[in-house]
Amino acid sequence: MTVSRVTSVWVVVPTYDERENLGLIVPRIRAAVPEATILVVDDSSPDGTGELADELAMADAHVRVLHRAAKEGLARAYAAGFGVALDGGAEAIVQMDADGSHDPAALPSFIEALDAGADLVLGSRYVRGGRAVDWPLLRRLVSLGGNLYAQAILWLPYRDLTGGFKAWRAETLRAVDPATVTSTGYVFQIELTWRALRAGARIRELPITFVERRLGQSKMTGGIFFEAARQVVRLRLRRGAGPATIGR
Ligand SMILES: Nc1nc2c(ncn2[C@@H]2O[C@H](COP(=O)(O)OP(=O)(O)OP(=O)(O)O)[C@@H](O)[C@H]2O)c(=O)[nH]1
Ligand SMILES: [Mg+2]
Repeated sequence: MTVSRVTSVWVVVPTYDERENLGLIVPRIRAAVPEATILVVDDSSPDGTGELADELAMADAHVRVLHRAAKEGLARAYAAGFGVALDGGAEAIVQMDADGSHDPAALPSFIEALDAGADLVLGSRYVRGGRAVDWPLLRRLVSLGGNLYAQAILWLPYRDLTGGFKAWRAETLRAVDPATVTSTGYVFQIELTWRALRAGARIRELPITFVERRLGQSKMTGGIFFEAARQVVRLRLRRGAGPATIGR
């Protein structure tokens, strides 16, 4: 089996009202993976995150911004960002939150795992060495319950299915075709991993230390939660051909 090393890395960071966080996270990503392109995908945040992203992009050619007209949920924002990264020649695509919960220091280990043959890396709080810091008990329970639920219904052998800190080989991301996902909210993370496994991806979980956001507001809502509960069952019941298999 031959595995090509990834050289062009794009880090896609969706934002909605993350003005306080964006100026902190971008330099940390730059320091962790100096060659990478950072693509901020902003859904016209009322707090001016998009304008700040433009300023960062003006000052640094490694930073780019995709402005979207309206907030349509995380899945649409990521699908658009992934499309731009793939069209831009990305060989590896990282997805991560802007709120500081995902530590960019983990990025080199993600890229190494892709170089070593993984098609998809899942940053995981629930494998040995992984943890969640400062997380309120209720959030912990929702996360653990959501993972057990998704594992049981979809028979997915991974510990952290709900996380949003991942790295993809471009071929894998193309095969799962994010533009056609039926999820809108955070369950999209589960849907893409589910599709990746069905496409034959080699998936690795790597430990991360997840830190509760200190600034700004969570965008998690009851609607997003219930969509996740319904959508997992829908994925399980869906008939027909799976996604395209990965060309290697
Ligand atoms: N562009 C865009 N970004 C979004 C949208 N919803 C959430 N985000 C971003 O996606 C990332 C994750 O959202 P969070 O609100 O932190 O969700 P979470 O991590 O599940 O919740 P907390 O743990 O409470 O922070 C953040 O960078 C958000 O700004 C959206 O509709 N559009
Ligand atoms: Mg968060």
